[in-house]
Amino acid sequence: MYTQAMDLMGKEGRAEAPVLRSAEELALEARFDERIDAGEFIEAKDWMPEHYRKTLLRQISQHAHSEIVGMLPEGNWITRAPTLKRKAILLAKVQDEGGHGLYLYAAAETLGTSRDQMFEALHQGKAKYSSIFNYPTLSWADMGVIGWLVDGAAIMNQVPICRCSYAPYARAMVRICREESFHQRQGFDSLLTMMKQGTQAQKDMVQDAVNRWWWATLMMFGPPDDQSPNTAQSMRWGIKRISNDDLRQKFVDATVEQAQLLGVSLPDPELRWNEERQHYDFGAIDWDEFWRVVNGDGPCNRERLAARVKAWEGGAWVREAALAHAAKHSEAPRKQA
Ligand code: FAQ
Repeated sequence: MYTQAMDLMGKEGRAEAPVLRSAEELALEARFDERIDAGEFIEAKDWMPEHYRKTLLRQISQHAHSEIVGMLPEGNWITRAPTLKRKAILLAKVQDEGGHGLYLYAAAETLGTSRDQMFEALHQGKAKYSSIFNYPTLSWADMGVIGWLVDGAAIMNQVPICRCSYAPYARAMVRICREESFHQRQGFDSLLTMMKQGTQAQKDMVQDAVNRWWWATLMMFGPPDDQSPNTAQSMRWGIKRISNDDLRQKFVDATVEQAQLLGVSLPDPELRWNEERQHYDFGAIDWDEFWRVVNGDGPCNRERLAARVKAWEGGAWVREAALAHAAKHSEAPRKQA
């Protein structure tokens, strides 16, 4: 049984004292595993093993934090967009990311943790968010490249989550994926305009941005499968449908042709089609850099966290006012009665 086996292992894989379960709980687990095997969706009100709940909460809250922190690198360029059209598009995109965070916090709340608790974990540096948002946005071309590569990678990872076994997460992902698709297209369109109609300096700026974002984008899919502690269990539970390495490969395969259309080169001398595998081979990813960034020591980790804490503290009066307003309105009908 999937769930019982997991509970005998600590987070680092060390054996822990076996958890004793009642016959009733074992029966509930067996029924839960049957439902997962049958491809049924699990709703918030349904019984679920504690480890399933915690795994979902970990992934969904990290995902929500990624969307919210992910507003910062692009938000940085709203005032510097080159045209009104590009500014309106970027504004809409950054607002969408905020909306995605909210859908995801709401999905995570169905698992019994409040949004305030999740924010607190983020602000204390205890909660993770995607490594990619700890890199700086140095030029306008970074806006296009984030849309094309970062949103492209996000879609590749998130489309399978629309079929995730936990229904509130799956439902949120359907809407998010539709919007991410617009995000990816606007990025590609912006780069295509610069590459086809731009000056040499603009083309160089695009190539420089691609060179800086390529490897960090490949890291978004997470560590290699044989070093990913969560993948096997999450796949058995239908939380993840495709493994980190397989998604990364799908992304590389799809992106090479898009790069050719744009007329940019990808910064990997080992990138080439492998006829036998029917996939692109690509060079080694610097996993030391990945773990440094995940563990808080990337180029912008401190700046990103400080910006979120400042926004939270600066917004305290708005939350208080909204609560006071809601309390006043919930009292009003009783007074009238
Ligand atoms: N960054 O065992 P695994 C976006 C952590 S949204 C930081 O493989 P898992 C939209 C992982 O949490 C981007 N940490 O873990 C947008 C775990 O640590 P833990 C976010 C990472 O969960 C675009 C440890 O390493 N998307 O881009 C990363 O099975 C533009 C071991 O890893 C999602 O969150 C990383 N890249 O697989 C917004 C999608 N990778 O928790 C604005 C949903 C791994 O044990 C602008 N999430 N770690 O302490 C997922 O699909 C999965 O959680 C993975 C990781 C694939 C990210």
